[in-house]
Amino acid sequence: MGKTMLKALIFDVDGTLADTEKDGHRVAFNAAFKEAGLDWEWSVELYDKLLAVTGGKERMKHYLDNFNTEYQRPDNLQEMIVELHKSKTRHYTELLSKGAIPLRPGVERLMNEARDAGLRLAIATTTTPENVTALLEHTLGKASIDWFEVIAAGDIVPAKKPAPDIYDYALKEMKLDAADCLAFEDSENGIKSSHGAELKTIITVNGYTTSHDFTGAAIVLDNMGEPDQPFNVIAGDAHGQTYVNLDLLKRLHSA
Ligand code: XBP
Ligand code: MG
Repeated sequence: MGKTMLKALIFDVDGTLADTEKDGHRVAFNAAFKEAGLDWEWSVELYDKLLAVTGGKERMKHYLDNFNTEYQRPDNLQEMIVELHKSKTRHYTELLSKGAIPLRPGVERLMNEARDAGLRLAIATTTTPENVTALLEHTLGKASIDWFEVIAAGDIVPAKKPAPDIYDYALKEMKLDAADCLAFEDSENGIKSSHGAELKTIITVNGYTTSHDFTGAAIVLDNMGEPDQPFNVIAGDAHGQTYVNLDLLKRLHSA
């Protein structure tokens, strides 16, 4: 892999670009349940367990199968989940429109550096496409949606992370080899997916993912850092850098 050029960066969204799970998705699920007259309530602790399954509809099913087996399921359960999920997406995008969730440290700076250097950008996430565009719009501004050549999201591939399909899809759309790219992830399901697509992967952990297994990651950091706000290295070699910049990315890519 040493001789290939770094051409593109592919970003996960939830947990990587922004801390969306605890105060965003979780809150929106609970609002949707309440609105539907259900007494389901996902606490911060329970949500940690529910995050084992990616995708909102899949997560609700996982909840009923494993944490609320008492619930008397209606015949049209799948339809009900689809409706609940629509409502959840509405609540979630409304939260974002109020500016409830900022980007994580270093994310905006790194994207601007990458764009200035002519790197291509893409997104590979299990979250619903509307959620991605709402986050970008309300943090980086509407024009930032066009910074990304491909926004691979949600049900566009049936097998969500940890399956590699969403990364494979993004690579295929960009006509790029995995060896020309770096992926950015925050979770074990995420790195399983990116590694499955043979992408070198940079990890920034968050509250829900510090104890995850990131074996094989290019580097594991607490966040991307800023010039005046250094990251902490959890595993790997930062090559003397204190924040994620293009020099570091090139070193990690060719290592
Ligand atoms: C993100 C997710 C998503 C969100 C909810 O995983 O698991 O399911 O929690 O999104 P990753 P939807 O960061 O690994 O892509 O409700 O829109 O499915
Ligand atoms: Mg994630």
